[in-house]
Amino acid sequence: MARAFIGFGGNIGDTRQIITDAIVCLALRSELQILAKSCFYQSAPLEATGDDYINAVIEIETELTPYGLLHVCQVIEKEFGRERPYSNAPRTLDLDILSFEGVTQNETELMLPHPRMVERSFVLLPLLEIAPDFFLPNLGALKHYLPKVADQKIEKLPCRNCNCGEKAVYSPASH
Ligand code: PH2
Ligand code: MG
Ligand code: MG
Repeated sequence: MARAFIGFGGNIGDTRQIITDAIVCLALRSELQILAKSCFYQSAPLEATGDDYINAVIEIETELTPYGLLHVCQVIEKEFGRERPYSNAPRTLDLDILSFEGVTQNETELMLPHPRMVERSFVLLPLLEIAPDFFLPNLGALKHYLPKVADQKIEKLPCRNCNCGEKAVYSPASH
């Protein structure tokens, strides 16, 4: 079984609901288990345009290969109306594999770990919420990158009635 982290983002429509529904879609798949889910975070588009983004990160365990997981993510993006008119266009739903066990690869279709993850507060904050000591072999402890993204304003959204940040099997009923 491989442990992987997936980042969610979107800035068209009711993104919190869309991400919640997309996580339920993932949770219903037998090939993976959701171990943890971060709260939602709101931030201005970084190197992109449109409305503010909502982002979140989940941790999963899976029997899929990295490309198998990528395929699942792309199918779910499509189900939620993802279109790609141009690079970094506003979107209903973006799913990015941030890291996949110890895999390092530089292939155009899937770079692992995600090459820009430590430069983005909207990835680092939710990821560190659920995995405070997360460490990557070539990058070290991710918390050490927080000062570098301190100028990227980001807000953690209030989350009612949930176990955000706790290690737990995801229960759609609690969100
Ligand atoms: N995703 C991008 C580009 N810029 N900015 C924020 N705040 N959140 C995102 O998820 C995001 C972005 C490309 O994937
Ligand atoms: Mg992205
Ligand atoms: Mg993407």
